Amino acid sequence: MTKSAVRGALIVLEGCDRSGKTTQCAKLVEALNSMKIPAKKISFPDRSTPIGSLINDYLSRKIELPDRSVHLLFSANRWELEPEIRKQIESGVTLIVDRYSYSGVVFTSAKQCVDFKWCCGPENGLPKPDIVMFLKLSTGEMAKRSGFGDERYENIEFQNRVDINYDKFKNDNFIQVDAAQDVSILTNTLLEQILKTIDTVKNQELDNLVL
Ligand code: NYM
Repeated sequence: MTKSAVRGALIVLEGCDRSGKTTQCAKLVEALNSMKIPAKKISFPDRSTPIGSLINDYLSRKIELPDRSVHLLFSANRWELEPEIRKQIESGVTLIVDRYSYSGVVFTSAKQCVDFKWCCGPENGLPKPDIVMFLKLSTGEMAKRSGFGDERYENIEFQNRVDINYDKFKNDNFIQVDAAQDVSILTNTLLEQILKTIDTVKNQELDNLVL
């Protein structure tokens, strides 16, 4: 894969469980590709790697792990894809990422026994997203969505704490969108932001994340 004249954008979708991120990521990649804009989807956790498989066993309650240990596995799962992320962006591909470091920090620190600042440490130095779009959904709405409750962390009390933790990241490249709106209207809202971002960053260096 060769370096392109312009780089791709690193776009992250974040939100509580069942907020529709996975559906939106797929639709956004499809929409961008249909406009002849090279784009791919990445999901964290990436359950296809050996580390991801351990994470999957933990989330589905097959194994128990200490909180800090599983936190570092989630982070290691991002670091194992870091070279590929940089390579794709450099070659002009826009990446639509389903969850990133923010999920890592807000979920572990919602356990309340692990310090928020400690959770940020292992994420520093990863590629910095050009924009983070936070899909906001009420916990009542979330509980109605199919599959909610199947995995670890999927209970209302925990998700409320996750939602509050996300507030700590709402700076200038973190925008909030209403996840309860019609699916295709939501796709268009996100797409508009993504197109603007692709254009803005195309000649800029990809930054490193500092949390
Ligand atoms: N999760 C996800 C974490 O606790 N830390 C992380 O770093 C990431 C990326 O995994 N409840 C949690 C959030 C979700 C769960 O994610 C699985 P998904 O998007 O439902 O596959």
